[in-house]
Amino acid sequence: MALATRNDVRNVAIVAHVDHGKTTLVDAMLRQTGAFSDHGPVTERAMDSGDLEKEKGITILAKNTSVSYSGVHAGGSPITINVIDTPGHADFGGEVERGLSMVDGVVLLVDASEGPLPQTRFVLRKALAAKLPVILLVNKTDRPDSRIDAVVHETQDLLLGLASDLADEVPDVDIDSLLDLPIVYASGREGAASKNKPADGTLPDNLDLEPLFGAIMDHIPAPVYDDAHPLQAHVTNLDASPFLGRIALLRIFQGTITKGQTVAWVRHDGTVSNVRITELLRTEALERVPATSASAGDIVAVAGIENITIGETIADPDDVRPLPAITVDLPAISMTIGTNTSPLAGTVKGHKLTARMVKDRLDRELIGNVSLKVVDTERPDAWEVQGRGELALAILVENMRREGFELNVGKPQVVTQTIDGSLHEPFESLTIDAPEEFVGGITQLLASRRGRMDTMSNHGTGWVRMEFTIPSRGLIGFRTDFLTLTRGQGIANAISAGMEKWAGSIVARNTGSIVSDRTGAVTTNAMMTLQERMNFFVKPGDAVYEGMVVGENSRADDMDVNITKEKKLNNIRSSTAEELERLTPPRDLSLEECLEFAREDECVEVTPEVVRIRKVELDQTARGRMASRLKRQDASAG
Ligand SMILES: Nc1nc2c(ncn2[C@@H]2O[C@H](COP(=O)(O)OP(=O)(O)OP(=O)(O)O)[C@@H](O)[C@H]2O)c(=O)[nH]1
Ligand SMILES: [Mg+2]
Repeated sequence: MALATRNDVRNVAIVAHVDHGKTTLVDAMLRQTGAFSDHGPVTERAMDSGDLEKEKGITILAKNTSVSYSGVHAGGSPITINVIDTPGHADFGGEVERGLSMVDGVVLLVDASEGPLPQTRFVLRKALAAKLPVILLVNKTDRPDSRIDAVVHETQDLLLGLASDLADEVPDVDIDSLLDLPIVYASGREGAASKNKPADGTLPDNLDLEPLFGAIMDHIPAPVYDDAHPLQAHVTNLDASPFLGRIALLRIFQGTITKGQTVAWVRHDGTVSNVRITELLRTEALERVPATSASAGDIVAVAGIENITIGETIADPDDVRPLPAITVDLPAISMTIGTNTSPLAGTVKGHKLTARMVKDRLDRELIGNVSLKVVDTERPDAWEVQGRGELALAILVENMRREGFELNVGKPQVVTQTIDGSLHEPFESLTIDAPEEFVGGITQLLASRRGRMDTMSNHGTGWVRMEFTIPSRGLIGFRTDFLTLTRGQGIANAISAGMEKWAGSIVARNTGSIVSDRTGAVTTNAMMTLQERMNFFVKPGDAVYEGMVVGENSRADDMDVNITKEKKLNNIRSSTAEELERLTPPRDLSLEECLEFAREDECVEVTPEVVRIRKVELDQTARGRMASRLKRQDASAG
């Protein structure tokens, strides 16, 4: 055997905290390597191709692109750089771990003003644990509030802190090379990068990305392989095409793969079967193009293997050597997803309603989404879906809704574990940035959710950074309260902090629900009489049913109301238009807000057209009996 190097390839992942500018930087890399020239107008954040990604402006799935670099650092012949754009939101951390399994190094982006944040720590820790070399890119130097020196220091501190944390797990972390961290200063949006530090708030002194490409050539090692080793490739992502069926993205570690070849497919359970590669595809910018062969170091897509999943191995049929499984952090939040059981289920034709359809869809999601788990419940028409966070689960429900599903979704809960005989629950490290004046309010809010403050520091700019350790449960429904409290200015970010002992009960909302006591249509008249004491989520004409939550009570207890009451005829006439004018506009809750609002005894009805909050038990009498039984229990216990 002899070790050989693919000098014509580099595989690199772009990692960072949410919104630090990864996808925008990839745009500039594509633009400057000529990738957009024959594809019409340049789209912004081209890699955020999913509908929800475009709408929310965040990356949800890790994706790969490939640019052909032939600038001054390429040394004469073009070099293929496979770039993996990863999501920065903590809920999609599983995607980052998957992205890292494909590459030989990372570009760590840090916002020149915000500095390293929780997810920076998470991705950097993963990169160091995988012994991947790191290039630091201080991004958005143009931000008027940038503080470049401090951000570089904070990042270096973080790096050294992590390296010493990891020393037990990964004994041969090379601290010296970490101290030598290559630094590039950039404004990804302008496509400008330099090795020279710009003044705070200004663009780098060089107006293209050459210094970044140079750093990639110098610091991200070219793939190395053993020229006598049989084929070994890892499935790192999945996709589907209407013509080719399932497509598996592979990182080839050893050997060669050709179109039409028969290979061994090693499943998770260890079974092996021979399959034919019917199509082999290379990525060029944003497109996949047919190829005849690919070899160690390449990232390619293959078609023809119908049930292949992430983490499985493609190997040489004559010498099968499986690669290790890809591991991701455990899920922290779960909710039940089942068929729509509301009286209004199926009122719109053509929706997907049956348990079978829901289960098939959930099973399909599992194939491509490594961070989700689906567990059976006692009911045949509902399943418990577990994920890293509320957002990850809400996105799944939103996608299903757009595909035409009607669903009943339970309130998000935490995934608990019994460790050494006692109940444990997941905790988060929460970092908060907010204007000073809100410190008191925030501390109170978090204390009521069983958070404990670890540190607090003042940047001297009127803003304060606080760090808390808090049960994941305490963050359910936290965002709405937090944003109201800080008038939309606060920034909160959380990452997993492992399991700790159950923290005790948390009261999430101290208002009650307004519940409709009958089926019918909402009337302006009823809303006018009731609106003094409550906030509504429905508007005149909306269909309601017994047990549906139509608003929020300013007092803590629930209240059943008749919201369909018609006006008694009298001789004072006011037009409907006039009445509508006097009506306080109802709150229109998004899916995420509904999930946050729902209490233990409530759930959310989701259809392509509407999202409604409802009581799990719709019948008013049954609910009344249950409530008084609970009260009696409380009284005798307390
Ligand atoms: N001032 C400034 N803003 C930038 C720069 N690069 C990106 N932005 C802005 O930062 C925001 C986030 O950019 P994205 O590229 O979506 O960030 P991201 O890291 O891909 O975000 P996620 O994938 O959701 O984690 C957008 O509003 C960009 O316009 C920059 O160089 N300077
Ligand atoms: Mg992005």
